[in-house]
Amino acid sequence: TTGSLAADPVTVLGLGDMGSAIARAFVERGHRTTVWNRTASKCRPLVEAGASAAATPDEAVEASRFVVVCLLDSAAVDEVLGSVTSSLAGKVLVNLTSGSPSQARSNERWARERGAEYLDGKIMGDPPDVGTSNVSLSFSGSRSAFDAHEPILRELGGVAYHGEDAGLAAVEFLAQVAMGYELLIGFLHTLSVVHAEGVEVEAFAERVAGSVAAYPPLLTMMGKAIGSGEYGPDLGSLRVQAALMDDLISHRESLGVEAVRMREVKELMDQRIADGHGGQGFSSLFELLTKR
Ligand code: FVH
Repeated sequence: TTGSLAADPVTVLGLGDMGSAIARAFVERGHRTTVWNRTASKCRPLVEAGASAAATPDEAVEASRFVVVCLLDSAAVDEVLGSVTSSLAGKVLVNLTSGSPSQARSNERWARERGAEYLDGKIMGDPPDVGTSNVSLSFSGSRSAFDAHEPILRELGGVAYHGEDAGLAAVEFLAQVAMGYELLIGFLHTLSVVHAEGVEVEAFAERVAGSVAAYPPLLTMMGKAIGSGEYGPDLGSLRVQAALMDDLISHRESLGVEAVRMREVKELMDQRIADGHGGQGFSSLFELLTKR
């Protein structure tokens, strides 16, 4: 039952930086923890902390009903789980390895065929922060496994469940990570403009960090506009914004700085204006992106 799970035995397959942090969190919270790693020497610090080392993935899987997998990538997961010959019936398999939605769905089918419940998990945060609210985990897959084991999963950080489709945690993870990269590549290109103009990059970065604090409410508002299909003039009307885009593009081009994203934005705005939506705002460009 959920009430007795706090002391339930757990197995962790994979003791890289993240897997070791996860195993340590379980040991520190009083779980009988069995660990396995391809390079056996990485088990030593965990054994010193109180875990038991298994010689093979089979032995590790046999030790606990609740089995966490945290390996480099999906190929490693396939290799390690594919080598398991002992029964998985009745086990709860929690895969915290980064991967795609289709890999998660295929793992779910694989586990179900062997009588195991599957939860796909994606973890965001740094290994030293495991066990704190600085780490967040997204889960999808077996609802009953999530409900029954939520207390153990919460020992690793903040958790959210996204649905029975096992691929949904990966969708969330990849979108969250992509959002970061989309933002940061734009930041680097902008810094190159600032640098090309001879402005001190470090001081600008500090100033712009203050400006972007205004963005979270805008993101929420844009999400609502897209959800409802009612586009107000967010960031101003597209007609006004398109004129500003010309300045941004010519400024970048005059400095020999990449303007590809600015041109993309301008083309989208021009298309929307030509379609008769020049009075709407930036979020309305979404309508064109989904038609591509
Ligand atoms: N570390 C982090 O900050 C990020 C945060 C975001 C999510 N990631 C994901 O977590 C997965 C594990 O990451 P990690 O940091 O533990 O990675 P490593 O320290 O490089 O450890 C990799 C482990 O995988 C084992 N391994 C690799 N290939 C194989 C294989 N073919 N067969 C068996 N095991 C394999 C490796 O074993 P060894 O090299 O020690 O023998 C490590 O245990 C990952 O998906 C991140 O994207 C962490």
